[in-house]
Amino acid sequence: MRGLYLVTDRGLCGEKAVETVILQAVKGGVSYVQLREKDVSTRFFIEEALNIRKILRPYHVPLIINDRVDVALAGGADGVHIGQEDMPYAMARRLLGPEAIIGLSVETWEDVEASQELDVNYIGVSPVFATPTKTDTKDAWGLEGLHRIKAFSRHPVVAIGGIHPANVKEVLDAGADCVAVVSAICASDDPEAAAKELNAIIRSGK
Ligand code: TZP
Ligand code: MG
Repeated sequence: MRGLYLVTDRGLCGEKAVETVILQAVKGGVSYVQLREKDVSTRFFIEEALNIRKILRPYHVPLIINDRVDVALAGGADGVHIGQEDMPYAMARRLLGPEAIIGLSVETWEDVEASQELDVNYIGVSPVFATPTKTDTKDAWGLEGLHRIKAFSRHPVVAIGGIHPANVKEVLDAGADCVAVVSAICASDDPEAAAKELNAIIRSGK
């Protein structure tokens, strides 16, 4: 996992269609898209996933579904991102198969230790900074926490929470392999330009 990872938020997209934001973000250089829906029906979520899969295919950008293994399966997604209260990793792997991308959020040091035993494809360090986008989180890890996790973990590290152009460099310097953002892209008037700006910083650090 490297580069920029978009996590969608329908509310923050505002007047812009989620599909439009995704397409623009991908044109701006996003490498992964996670479809995150908290308030839509299962049927809508599956149809949306199928539609976005089609949009992403020509760009070879993987589609990852937040929380819902059933939607990932039915929607033909490339993987799922699970939290500590979602389906356990081993069950998700059994259902999705060896090729699926499975990411797991780590919110405590115990979560980080436990993830060492799991063949997840990445861990999501959640949240690096406190963020109004998601308020039901545990304490923010901060750059120090991120650095400690990177030094310890055998997994690729995706950083999420409060990341924007002004702090993305320090997040990378602290050890993030990949940077995930919601509001920095979804809430932007120009998601393509927002993705380009973040991506330019990420690439220049390589
Ligand atoms: N998980 C941990 S923080 C977060 C999620 C989905 C939201 C991050 O949003 P933003 O707008 O990039 O701070
Ligand atoms: Mg979740």
